[in-house]
Amino acid sequence: MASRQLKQVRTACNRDCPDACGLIADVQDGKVVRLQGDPQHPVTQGFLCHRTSRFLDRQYDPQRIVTPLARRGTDFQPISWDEALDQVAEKLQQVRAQSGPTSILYYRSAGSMGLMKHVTDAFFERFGPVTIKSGDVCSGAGDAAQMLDFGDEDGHDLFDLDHSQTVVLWGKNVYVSQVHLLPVLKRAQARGVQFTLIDPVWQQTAQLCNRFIQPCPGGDAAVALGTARILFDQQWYDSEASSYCDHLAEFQALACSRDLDTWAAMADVSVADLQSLAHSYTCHPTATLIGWGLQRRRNGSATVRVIDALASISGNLGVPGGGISYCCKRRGAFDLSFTTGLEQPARAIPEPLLGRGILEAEDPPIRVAWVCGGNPVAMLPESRRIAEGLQSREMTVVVDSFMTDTARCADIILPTTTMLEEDDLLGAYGHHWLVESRPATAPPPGVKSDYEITQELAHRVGLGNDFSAEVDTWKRHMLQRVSNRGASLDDLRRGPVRNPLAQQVMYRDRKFPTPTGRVNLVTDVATEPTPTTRLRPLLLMALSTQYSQASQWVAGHRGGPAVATVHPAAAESFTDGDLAVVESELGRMTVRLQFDPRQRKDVLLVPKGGWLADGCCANALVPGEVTDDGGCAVFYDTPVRLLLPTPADPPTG
Ligand SMILES: Nc1nc2c(c(=O)[nH]1)N[C@H]1C(S)=C(S)[C@@H](COP(=O)(O)OP(=O)(O)OC[C@H]3O[C@@H](n4cnc5c(=O)[nH]c(N)nc54)[C@H](O)[C@@H]3O)O[C@H]1N2
Ligand SMILES: Nc1nc2c(c(=O)[nH]1)N[C@H]1C(S)=C(S)[C@@H](COP(=O)(O)OP(=O)(O)OC[C@H]3O[C@@H](n4cnc5c(=O)[nH]c(N)nc54)[C@H](O)[C@@H]3O)O[C@H]1N2
Ligand code: SF4
Ligand SMILES: [Mo]
Repeated sequence: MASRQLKQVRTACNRDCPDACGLIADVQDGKVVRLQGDPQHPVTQGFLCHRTSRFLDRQYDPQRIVTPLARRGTDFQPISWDEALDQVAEKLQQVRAQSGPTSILYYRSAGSMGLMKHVTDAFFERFGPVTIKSGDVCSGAGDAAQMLDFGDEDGHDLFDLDHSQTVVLWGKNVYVSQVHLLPVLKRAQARGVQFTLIDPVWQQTAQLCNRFIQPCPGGDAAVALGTARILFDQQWYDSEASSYCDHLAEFQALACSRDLDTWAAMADVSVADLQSLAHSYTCHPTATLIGWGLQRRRNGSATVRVIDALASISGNLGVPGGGISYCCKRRGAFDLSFTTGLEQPARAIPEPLLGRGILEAEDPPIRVAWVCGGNPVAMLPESRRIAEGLQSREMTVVVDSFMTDTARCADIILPTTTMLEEDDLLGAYGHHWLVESRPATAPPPGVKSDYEITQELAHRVGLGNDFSAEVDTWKRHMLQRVSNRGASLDDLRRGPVRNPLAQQVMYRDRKFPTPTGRVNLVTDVATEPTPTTRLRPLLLMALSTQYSQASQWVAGHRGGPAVATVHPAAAESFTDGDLAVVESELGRMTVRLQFDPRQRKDVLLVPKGGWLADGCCANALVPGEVTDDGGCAVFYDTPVRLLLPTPADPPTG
């Protein structure tokens, strides 16, 4: 009889999540039988989120694709790896010779945050350079704000919150999107730290907070400027601020350009809310944690800049327990210089406009598309256009483990590894610990990692030598800047290691890597919140849910109709539980209404990640639009209305 010995493998979660958890996989006879959080990881603390604690259902899902597939009419048929890769290599070379490499689109998203994925970027860069995406639909607008304001982007150490007196959670759904922040926040709460949440949406984090401010969507700039006005009027701002902030007078003039009542009315909050927030900023040290949702709006970057400015003048920069934390530098420890070329692509399509970009590219047109680690049809605006764009190329290759909305548009599907089969390195954007992922189990026969696919393709197109190295060699190369500082591959193999290059407290000396060495306070912004229209009075917000990682759903939770949460007064012709149609200028979607009187009357909430194939895809209703800066997508500013379903509206799909 085969051995029943249980083996434990320490690995890491590679999902697009701020937490980058350490995992412990129990393996029996080559099969992972249990998955737990690594108790030795200081942030993971031995527990997992809802979605990943159920990952084994995904790992052993019978629907997983385990052989390359080629389109035959409207269906797919298995083909061998050699056939698949020969066809792809031949097509890539033919198209490059005929139309130049920019006729090839390479799109990689956040399916795995592993650093080894950059090696595939490097392959397409060397084979090309090809057309890639520009901007970032996830965090781009806020990233641009941090770079403009401070010249750099990183967070305080997560445990620096132990020194805070006050915490402002500016649009963060901790219970869903960053659960490993909760123990740190709860510890602070037990110390009597005051919490404020600012979010147009009622969500569970509100229960953790002493004050919940619920502005209109996009009302944050008005909230921040009204609050700044109080700091200026009361002389509560840092008297030293002019020594480390540029444009203080202009920022003051901006904040004082409207009175408190006007700022409060613009944001649809009370003056007492602004006063409370102003008070929070005087209970030093105040940590400001900026979430990712609020910058996915038309003025997203400017909004983050105003929040940055408020927190800067309040005197909370450069001090333990203070600071402004948006994204931690998850790649900061790693040497990725082997892909620098992607920063100057031959041609780039703004990510929020991917569908249009594919369809409209000229000189040369996009002839071949390669999509990996992403499900852009479900996850990017104008889903149908993206599907149309991918379906109408001469060849679209999708590397995934499941028949996603995007895979359905492929000519060739290459089946790839899951995170429990991966060999990689990870940093986090919510803290500074580095982890190594190790294969806990072998992939099913017929499944290859992105790197193996890259190697085989490279071999076929004459770049084999560049991509022949073992994974460990790449890992050592990527760790070379930190390997003699306690973060070598051997160190990481023993367990999580804090990035030795990361600060505990940002800008301690109040010197900023901007051109002047000072904070670049924002002076001129569009402060108007997102408008709705009389015809379409609700803003559609498809937000993270605990039941999925973007479009990767926990078993049993995918499918329609999507549940749309609204205030009862926003759906007066309906009753709770009714089917209704959500209509934007771009499309319609049948939903099941769920009434929630805690929500504002101007928003309609659906879960992010619904599939087009299930009739649940909010992004089919969202027009492609780029934020004011940083190339983020305007995901949450789409006006919609509710209509009675007609016989032409299918209940799902
Ligand atoms: N369970 C789960 N967790 C996830 C993900 C997932 O799909 N599922 N996705 C992951 C990804 S891709 C990322 S980028 C991260 C972050 O993922 P996000 O889901 O973006 O996380 P948050 O930072 O909580 O930002 C969302 C919050 O912003 C609020 N918000 C929206 N608009 C506004 C506004 O105008 N003003 C203010 N003040 N708030 C606003 C929303 O109401 C919501 O509470 O989390 C990851 N975590
Ligand atoms: N309406 C709306 N749309 C949104 C958002 C929103 O809040 N509202 N959030 C946005 C945000 S923050 C983000 S980050 C994006 C996320 O958008 P995507 O990154 O496209 O999200 P996923 O649906 O997780 O798609 C990842 C795919 O990669 C596959 N995959 C996993 N691991 C690997 C691997 O190792 N190799 C390969 N080749 N494939 C792998 C998975 O099976 C999955 O199909 O969505 C954005 N879209
Ligand atoms: S998805 Fe995030 S919270 Fe969940 S296990 Fe992975 S890293 Fe941890
Ligand atoms: Mo994201």
